[in-house]
Amino acid sequence: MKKIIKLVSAITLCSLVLTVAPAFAQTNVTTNLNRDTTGGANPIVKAKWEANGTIGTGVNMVVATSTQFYMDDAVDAGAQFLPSGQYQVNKKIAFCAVVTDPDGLADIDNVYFDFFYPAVALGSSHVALTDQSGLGCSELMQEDSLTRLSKAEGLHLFCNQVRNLNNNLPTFNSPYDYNEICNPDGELQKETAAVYCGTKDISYEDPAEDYEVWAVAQDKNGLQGTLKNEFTYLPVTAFETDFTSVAYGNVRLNTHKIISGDLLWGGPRASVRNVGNTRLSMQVWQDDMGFGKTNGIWNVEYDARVGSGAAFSVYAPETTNTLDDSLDLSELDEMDFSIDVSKFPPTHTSDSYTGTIVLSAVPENHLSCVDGEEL
Ligand SMILES: [Ca+2]
Ligand SMILES: [Ca+2]
Ligand SMILES: [Ca+2]
Repeated sequence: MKKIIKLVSAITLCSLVLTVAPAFAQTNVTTNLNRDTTGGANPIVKAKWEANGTIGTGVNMVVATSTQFYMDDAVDAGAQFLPSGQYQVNKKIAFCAVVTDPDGLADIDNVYFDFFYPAVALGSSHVALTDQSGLGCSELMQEDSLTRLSKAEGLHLFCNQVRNLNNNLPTFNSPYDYNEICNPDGELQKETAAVYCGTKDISYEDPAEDYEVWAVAQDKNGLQGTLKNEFTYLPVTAFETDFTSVAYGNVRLNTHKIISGDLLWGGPRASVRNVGNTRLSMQVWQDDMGFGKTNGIWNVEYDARVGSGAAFSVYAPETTNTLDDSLDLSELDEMDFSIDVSKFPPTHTSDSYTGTIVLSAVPENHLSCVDGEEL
């Protein structure tokens, strides 16, 4: 109450001074306030988005110096990201929100994002299982904190870069839009709202799908404002092998010879691992190594399998064959190859034969979730 009295006195004093200077118009403005006993109003997340991030620098540094935080990997609305397709090379993403609070920005205590797995099971090879962070199936993946950008950084990022270069990237809370947020008398200019950003890794082995993300702004009374959207992790089917040749060694006529792989990454025995973000089935194609045909029938046949539990898939030269026992996300398995020669052609001038195997892969559906558990 004392403050109000002082303020009124000051205005009255001012009026008296102005009264003796009639060249200036003057008006009295009354002020008032009510003590807030309700705990205040909820923060508001006006807009949010995900974008390509960069590695290893602070949020403010990255925004000030890079072309990231507003780009993604496809023109569709919202964010779409490509995985690396390489072993243990993760995808770095940025995530940002425009946040305000009717009680003033100083009331914002904390802005964080909750990332949720898509509604698919990760499979037993996924590294997330070893640190107990979830099985996929729509569970919370991780909660990440955001850092407030400076006024200049926030305006430049949202009102210049996002708005002009990737306009359909953000999700807006109703009834807000670019104009409301970016106008010369808008909240970013007045600093009654601010842009907050953070970065995180999406694993190379996390499943291709839509990920739900909640932006949550929390004030000092624990009141929250939220805004949800989804980003898409685009599918890439990729594998790598630890072998570049299959040596059948000494082979006898009509004797099925098997060359077994193993579950250890590194030679000399054959292993394969999934480094994409889809499940996959291996495919194999092989030439005839110079054995040729007799009466239209190949003089050689092969078979191959992935994993020691699967049946061998017998195949003729020059056909593409899809092998059983699909590889789950990040799964490593052995590859066994075999050969059966029914005739060594007399026209072949030496006892040594060489040829080529072509390995490829086709995507398979993710494992399903039933009541939140993987099958
Ligand atoms: Ca508040
Ligand atoms: Ca996009
Ligand atoms: Ca191996």
